[in-house]
Amino acid sequence: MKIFIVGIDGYLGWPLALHLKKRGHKISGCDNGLRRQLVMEEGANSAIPIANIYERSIILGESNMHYNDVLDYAETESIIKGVMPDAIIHLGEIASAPYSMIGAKHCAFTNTNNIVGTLNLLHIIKDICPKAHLLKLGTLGEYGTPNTDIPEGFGEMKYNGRKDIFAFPKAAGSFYHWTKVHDSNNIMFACRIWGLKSTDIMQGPVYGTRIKAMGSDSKNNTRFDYGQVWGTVINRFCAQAVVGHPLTVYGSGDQQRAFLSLEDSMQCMTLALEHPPNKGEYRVFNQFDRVYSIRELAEIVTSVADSLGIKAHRAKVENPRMEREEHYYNPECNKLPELGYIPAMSIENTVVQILKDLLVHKDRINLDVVLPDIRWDGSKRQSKMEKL
Ligand code: USQ
Repeated sequence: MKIFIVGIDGYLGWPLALHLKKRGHKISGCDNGLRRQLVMEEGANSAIPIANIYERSIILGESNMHYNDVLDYAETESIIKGVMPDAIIHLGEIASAPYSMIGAKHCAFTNTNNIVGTLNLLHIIKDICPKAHLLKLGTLGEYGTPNTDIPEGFGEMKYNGRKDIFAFPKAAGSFYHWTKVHDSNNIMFACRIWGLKSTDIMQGPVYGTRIKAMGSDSKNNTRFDYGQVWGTVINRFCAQAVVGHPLTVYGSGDQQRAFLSLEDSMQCMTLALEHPPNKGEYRVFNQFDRVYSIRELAEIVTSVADSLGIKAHRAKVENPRMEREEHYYNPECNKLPELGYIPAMSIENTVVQILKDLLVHKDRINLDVVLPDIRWDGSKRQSKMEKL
């Protein structure tokens, strides 16, 4: 298959390119380098050193990597016309809840970048390659934490004695998460009116440093973020453990989310790509391995660290977000297992791998960006931390 990855330079995009290439697909893609730039603006850098975009384009070969912004419609259209892909994977969005909550400018930028980027791709697919499968990275965070089970995208609703199938109600928890809801609505509409086909992936937070397709060549490394803005919780806990910073459990830590490893994220996206939807079909996959509470995750990281001789401690950090801390959480996940998804590795073994990979580079971790001061209530003060 000819596969075009938007956001090919990112945490998921780069390993996905390596993984799909190894499976024999023809890979090309584009990136505007925004993630590298925004992490530097935060005062951080990838904890694990990565190749630059030029070096990556050599690894990918045959000028398959384009330095380009999907907000530039004409240029993106011309690149995609040159490729005529069978599938387009859209990972090229700003993917940080805290970033979108900094203030008006960051919120508007996140909205414009994400929503307009997706709208551009939808129009380009309609005009240039209407048979291409759009695999779009949404988020489980679109649903929020409702007091019901969460189906894969759609559910039956009865009202005044009549019933119909509806997109499941969304209740996202940050302006970033809402951009993904708006994307989902736009993609669903485009499939309906133009007969496009799309898989919208509701993925939980991903953790990990490596996948098999990277092999042992450090040039294949993917980035690893750990700061308050760009790091996700398990990766942050691992980075904190190796530098002796207490693990920053926000609030009670009873919040639950559905997680998956980097290797599993690759596996799931590949299954979706290799089993495409039909013409006009908009389908939703909930993509994760297991639900954990934040407290459980802190315990797992502490005990795995302990087994490696690293003394890690937990702290209670005043929650900078407005989110339910005690709640029911049960997203369903049937479609990917039906296609053959089996989690590749236990969370404990993956955490061992992350900690070992980070230990080598612990001097690159900047402690100044760890504690949160971006607050959902708009006040700009650092959260208080209480060591446990
Ligand atoms: N949390 C902590 N301590 C930390 C960081 C986070 O307790 O140091 C808690 C948060 O309060 C939250 C949970 O961990 O309850 C998850 O936070 P996160 O920063 O790992 O993930 P989130 O902001 O939800 O976003 C991440 C990715 C995003 C993706 C999403 C999937 O950044 O791109 O869409 O995970 S999901 O969480 O299912 O919405």
